[in-house]
Amino acid sequence: ALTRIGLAGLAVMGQNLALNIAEKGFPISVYNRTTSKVDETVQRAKLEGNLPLYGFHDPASFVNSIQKPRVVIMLVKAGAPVDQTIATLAAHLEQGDCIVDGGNEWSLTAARVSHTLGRVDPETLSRWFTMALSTVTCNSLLRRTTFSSRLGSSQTVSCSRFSPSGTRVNSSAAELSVAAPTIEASLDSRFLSGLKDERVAASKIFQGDYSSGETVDKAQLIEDVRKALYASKICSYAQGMNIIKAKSTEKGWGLNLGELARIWKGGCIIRASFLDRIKKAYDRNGELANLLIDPEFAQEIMDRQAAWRRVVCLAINNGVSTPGMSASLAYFDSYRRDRLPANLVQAQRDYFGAHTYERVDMPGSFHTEWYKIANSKI
Ligand code: 2AM
Repeated sequence: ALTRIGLAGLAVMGQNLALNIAEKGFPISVYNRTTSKVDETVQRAKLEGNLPLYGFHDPASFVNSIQKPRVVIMLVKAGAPVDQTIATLAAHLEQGDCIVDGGNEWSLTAARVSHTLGRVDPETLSRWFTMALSTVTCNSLLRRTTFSSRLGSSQTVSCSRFSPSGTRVNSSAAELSVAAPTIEASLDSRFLSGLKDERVAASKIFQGDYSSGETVDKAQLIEDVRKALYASKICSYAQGMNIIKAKSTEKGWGLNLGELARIWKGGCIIRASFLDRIKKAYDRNGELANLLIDPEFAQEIMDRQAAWRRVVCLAINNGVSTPGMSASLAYFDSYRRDRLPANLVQAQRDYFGAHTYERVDMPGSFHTEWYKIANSKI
């Protein structure tokens, strides 16, 4: 008998997704370049309860074991391996078959691949993406694929994960003009963490006692940190959701963010009850501009902001770096203001380039000979 679906690329994610699909009762064929991983996966399927998973050592028999039109999920290393695997599989696939790239491929490359394969015009591809609810072009912030339509059942199989390539999330955020300072801070922390030798050298230069000498109540501090972490987490998710929303708007995907939070939770290592809260927030208001202003989240932030500020201040006073928490707090403090210091930039632009400025106290466009004022005052 033929299987319902195929999966090529049996590293950790691939093996687990394949087992997940088999466990849901969908017979699946698996293939990997290095055949020992095929055997390993077959062995795991046997041990985990004789799951309907079938291993193949060569691409031809792998492809031929899948019912038509074939769906092959590919989970191989991004870059050249993707091209190579597509070429290997495409040699045996036919018109109407589909490869779902579940890996970390960059969206631009994904577009190029669809072009190379001929198999598919942009509209069809877009239908496929919608059908598979695949948010591949969200640049791996969130990866979720459900195959319910293809499999003709309400059961879904899922795979979601955070990208190891935060870089893509951040460059997407920048391209979409979405502020994502918490996510950026986490990536920057990774970069700094990588500079071990430099940090060892710097630690010798900046030696000293960074302790502020403040006394803190331990129980209070633990409670404060818990609250600060929670408030920061709201900011982090707000930014992530906003990136997805902006991409969805740009591409006309019409993603339902509440639904996204729900399915995200389903197959995710982050089975956070927090995601339920996010879903509820978007259910309350599908057009929510920012999670922060959902009434429930807003209240939670208000309840925690004193603790949040205490923790960040304490960290700063004691020379402890808290990039995520302080970036989140700065995000909140900017977002909640009707007027920001960025107004000053307008005046500076008028100073160096006569770009004119507006005033908060009267309408119109103004220009000032700033150097005259500066000179007269000095
Ligand atoms: P491998 O086990 O044969 O190395 C993550 O590295 C996954 O991508 C693994 O399943 C790995 O297969 C696969 N992969 C990496 N490079 C590949 C390539 N050039 N062709 C096919 N699969 C590759």
